[in-house]
Amino acid sequence: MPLISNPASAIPARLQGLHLFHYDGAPCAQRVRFVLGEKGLRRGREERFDAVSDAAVRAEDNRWVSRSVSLAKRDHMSQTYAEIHPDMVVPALVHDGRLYLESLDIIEYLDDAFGGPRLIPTEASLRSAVFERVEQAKVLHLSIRYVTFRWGLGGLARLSLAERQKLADLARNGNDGENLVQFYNGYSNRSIPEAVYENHLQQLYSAFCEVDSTLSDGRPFLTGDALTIADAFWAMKILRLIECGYPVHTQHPALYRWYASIAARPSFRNEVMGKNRLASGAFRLKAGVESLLGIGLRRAVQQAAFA
Ligand SMILES: N[C@@H](CCC(=O)N[C@@H](CS)C(=O)NCC(=O)O)C(=O)O
Repeated sequence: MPLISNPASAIPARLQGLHLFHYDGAPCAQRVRFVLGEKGLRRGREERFDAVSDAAVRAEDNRWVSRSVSLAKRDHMSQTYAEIHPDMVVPALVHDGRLYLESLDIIEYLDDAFGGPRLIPTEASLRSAVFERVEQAKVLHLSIRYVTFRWGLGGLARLSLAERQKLADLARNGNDGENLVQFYNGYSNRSIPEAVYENHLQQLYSAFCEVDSTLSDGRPFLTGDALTIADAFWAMKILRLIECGYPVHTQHPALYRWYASIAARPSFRNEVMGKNRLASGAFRLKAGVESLLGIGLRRAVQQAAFA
């Protein structure tokens, strides 16, 4: 259910207009920002995610209020945010006091509720092709997490014992729908076998080969001639993996050409990259150095390609 009727938090009910709880570097939030941009809805004021002053709760016309929930500072692992999103992940959207969770549900809501180009086709066969690609992207969500943590974030994302205890306590109020407790335990105490990470990378590699071959017919968008939410889901995955050092341009040239055309759109440049540019550049720099040293994701992908 996209609409959460009785959130534990009193914050959503107070917000007027559009407010997005998000993080600049999170692909799940980036796809929502991309869609907002394509619908002509621009990023407006920045507010603390828990701000509720009279000025903070208002939004300007055709702009959304940015409520950044820093994953780096662990804002999402707080009582305040867990009451807004019980799974403690971004994004969450509020429109005129109503709370929506899950990026796909949020995107479907935005496509229906606002003008601008339709990003979900109504024609049945096209619609089912789009949702097939979106489903495929959703299944790979976990693989993106494993690859990002193993080759992108490294030690930065390990939680202390106290942080893990706090996360487990907060998760007791929800159903830990994204399995953060188990994941962070395994990741932080280094008990996830290397083969698990490699398997996730292999799954991404195989999927990228398949999408690359579909795009080799020269079509401008994933499902044909029109931009859809399938492009939004996939482009953010490619961005994330490029940041971690995946050599998309050499391994999957048609996929890379398509990605570059999506990345050139104003909605991508402004709403996805915008304030993310610096952090994204830092990740790419780290990946570039690792590649020169013959380690990191670039090297692991080359091994996956020969597996
Ligand atoms: N199914 C959710 C997935 C949300 C999700 O996993 N978000 C990630 C960022 S892409 C997150 O907030 N992760 C928190 C963490 O890694 O600690 C959606 O698409 O809305």
